[in-house]
Amino acid sequence: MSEYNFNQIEKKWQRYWEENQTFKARANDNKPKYYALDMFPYPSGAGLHVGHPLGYIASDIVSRYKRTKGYNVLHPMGFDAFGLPAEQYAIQTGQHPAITTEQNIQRYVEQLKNIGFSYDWEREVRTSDPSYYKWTQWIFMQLFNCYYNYTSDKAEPVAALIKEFEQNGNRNVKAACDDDTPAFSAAEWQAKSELQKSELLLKYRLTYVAEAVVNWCPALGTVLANDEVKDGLSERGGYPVERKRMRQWMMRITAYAERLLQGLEDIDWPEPVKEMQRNWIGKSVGAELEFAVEGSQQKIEVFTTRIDTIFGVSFVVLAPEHELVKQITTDAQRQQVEEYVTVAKNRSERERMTDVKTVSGVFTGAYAINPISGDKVQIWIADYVLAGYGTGAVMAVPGHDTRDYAFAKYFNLPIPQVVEGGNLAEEAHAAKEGIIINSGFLNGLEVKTAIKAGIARAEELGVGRGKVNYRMRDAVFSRQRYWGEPVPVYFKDGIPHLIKESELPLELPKIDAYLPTETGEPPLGRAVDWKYDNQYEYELSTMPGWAGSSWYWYRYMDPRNDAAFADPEAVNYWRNVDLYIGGSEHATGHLLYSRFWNKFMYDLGLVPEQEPFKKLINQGMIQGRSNFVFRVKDSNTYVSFGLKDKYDTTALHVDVNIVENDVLDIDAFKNWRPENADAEFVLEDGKYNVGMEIEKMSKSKYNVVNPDDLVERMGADTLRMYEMFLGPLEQFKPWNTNGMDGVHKFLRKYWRLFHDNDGNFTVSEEAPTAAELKSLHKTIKKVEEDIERFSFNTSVSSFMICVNELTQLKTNKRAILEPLTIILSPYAPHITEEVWQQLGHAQSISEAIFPAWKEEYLTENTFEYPVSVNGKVRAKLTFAVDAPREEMEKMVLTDEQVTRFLDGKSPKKIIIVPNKIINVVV
Ligand code: ANZ
Repeated sequence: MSEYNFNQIEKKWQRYWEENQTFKARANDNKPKYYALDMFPYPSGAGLHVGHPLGYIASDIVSRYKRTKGYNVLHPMGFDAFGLPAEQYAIQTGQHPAITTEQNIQRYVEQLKNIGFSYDWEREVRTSDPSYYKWTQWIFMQLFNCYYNYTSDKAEPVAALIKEFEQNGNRNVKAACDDDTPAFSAAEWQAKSELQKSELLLKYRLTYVAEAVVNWCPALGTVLANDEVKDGLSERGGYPVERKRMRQWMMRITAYAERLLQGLEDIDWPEPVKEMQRNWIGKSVGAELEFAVEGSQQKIEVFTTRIDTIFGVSFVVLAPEHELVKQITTDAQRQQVEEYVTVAKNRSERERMTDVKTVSGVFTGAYAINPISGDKVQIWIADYVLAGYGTGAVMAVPGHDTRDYAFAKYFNLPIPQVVEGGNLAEEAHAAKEGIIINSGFLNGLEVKTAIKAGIARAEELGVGRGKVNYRMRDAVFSRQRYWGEPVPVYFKDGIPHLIKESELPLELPKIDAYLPTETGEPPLGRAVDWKYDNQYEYELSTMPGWAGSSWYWYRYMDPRNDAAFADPEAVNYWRNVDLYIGGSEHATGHLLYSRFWNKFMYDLGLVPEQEPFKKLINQGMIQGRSNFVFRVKDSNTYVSFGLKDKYDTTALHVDVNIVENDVLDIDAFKNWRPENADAEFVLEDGKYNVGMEIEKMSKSKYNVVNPDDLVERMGADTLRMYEMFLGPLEQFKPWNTNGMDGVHKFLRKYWRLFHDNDGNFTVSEEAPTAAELKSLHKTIKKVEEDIERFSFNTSVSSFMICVNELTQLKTNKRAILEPLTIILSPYAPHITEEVWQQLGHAQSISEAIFPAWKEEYLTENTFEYPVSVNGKVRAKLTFAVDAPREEMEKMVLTDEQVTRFLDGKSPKKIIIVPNKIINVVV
């Protein structure tokens, strides 16, 4: 073989790896483990475009590199296979979503295999496979059977909680539970009915059913999680989302709020992702304070982070949904209040939080008493106060708080002075920290001290206490859909019961259509004869998309185990993920839920590490590079880019696959669509230049580039290196197929190093020169340092420089080319396997050891002098750069080549130009 026949080489090695199970991972105590994981994809019908493999290529390079560094690498791939698109397609076509999913997965696998990833394919998992979701259901059951004990600060069995209730009631229990959990004694507990006990226990369980205000999407017929709603629309499909009260399965993620926050300190993740999680968790340290309602027994509890501003309270605001609103509103204000409540209800929480411009609210007619100053203030309702946060009520301090200030201005409410030296609210905002309070016992204190003093006083008076609040809410876990995991629960007399563990998996039943029933039940309501023990209703909603992805990295450790989610030995060996690569869009969804489930599994002793993903990298998105043609209005004439302004034209997207270097292939364009067949063109220099713009890669913009086509044209190794060459992994960058040529030429050049002019593979066994060693060793050093800091684009440049240097040096020495081949192999695995074999190795190059670079070769300490005799170069001699002159002269005069041309005469002069040339004058 003489030509670089990449198609043939790549197919050959892909087959070899598969047949020889080259990348099969086995636990091995003699080697350190390394777990490199890609966020597994949802197999969509459109297949992969060139943007998808970017992260996969990076993690594959690291995996292959780590193998050559002596690590035992686990590098798996699988599919997040439940989800809406397959179900939407099923609704349209009647085809079972399992069939579509299977087809899409096959296509994905084929595309991935084409790129030569070193996955251990035998470990592939699919979340929609019953043998997989059996364990998703199993984890759900463990959550149902546990509550969160704040005393031990971990999840513990509900069975132990019941024992405690029987003996002492819930007096001594410090646990995560619903806000409305009543206090009860042992006797009261024992007097309760089974149903009442069950309802009480649901207030503690880590997964529970409860009435909740949820994001209901009528068009999709399902509830969505907060992170699946963007600006009031569903993330998938962009349909309107409403607020609705429904009975739902919930996950008590709030129990883990503090640990989820603290755990961020221990992981090497991008700071923006950590920050998003911190904001999502939204810890705030403050106080709860009771305001009495004048002329009533009722008390309004507010949550405040600034109890130090208590003397500046000028009114109290309740959320429109607050339960006291009805009771305290005076008759005179009732109609206005009711109207306002109706309007506010239809605005989403997000909208209310982010809308800072519109000021709206209504006076209830009632008054509250400031528990510390004794002042009487008005009670208002306004939708800037959220029902679901804190206590759903605030003490308004317009002297300090922007929203309170805007509200007070608008409704002409008092703006009391609380800051020494003036009552200008703007100044007060600007001051923020270190404000001196000019009020009562707080006078002269700094903010932090004043807060402490305020809480102490409130506690003394019995009107308040310190309180930590988290903005995060429990996660809704029900979806009124078909294509998800069934919840392993049935209902008996209104009480939810788990099915037996031995009955797992609870498989999805067959149904006749993938739509809600006539009575509005979820699709599972259509299943015929689907009852537990032939009589009890199963839960009809299914689990959300994030259930299966919240623990999948463990299944890869032991994917076919039928007796456990994974064998403990395997779990204790692989532990957690060393490198996780995926998109940043999962910051507050998947990446938070996974940490939650992981911590729960850790509490149960099922897994050895608190955090699932040690290091996270978010790969940037590859954007599309769209091309445009310009059609003259009301005609079928297209003008070239440079002439478009002379005509009245419309820019139209044109398929990027019929454009090269921004020049349109006119024949291909005529064939692209029937209406183009008789198109006419106004050209520039005989060419049609197209317009260009960077946009999201999408079918509708005709800018999708398919990796398969590129692999076919230039090979997977070129594609892999080019994707890395585009720029830093984390960066967003546009795709431009044109640049691929350069990388392809580089690989051809590398290939040529091993071949003589007749195309025969040949390497020399000669010892390398200093220049060759230097070129190699600086590349080894650079590439190693680059991979260790996940900088791949810079490595590609180094390879190019090295191959150029070696080409110039006409190197074909094994001692140089063999190590070069090893360090190139993570990037271009196929071509290097081929060369490796030709170099005479029987094992895959993935068994080779990454060469060590040597400092001594990096500095230039010798120089190869051309030696001329009377102006004609007759020999080449290498000297240390600091060699003494006499020694050099002696060597020159004894060199055989030189003496031949001296004709026995002794030279008149020897001129030595350091590091340049030696000239012998006879
Ligand atoms: C008085 C005060 C004075 C406040 C001041 C702030 C500044 P974070 O930090 O986000 O927790 N608040 C409390 N519950 C609320 C609710 N349900 N909806 C809207 N706002 C609410 O914010 C806590 C602060 O937000 C609380 O402290 C309260 O206003 C307001 F100079 O009380 B503060």
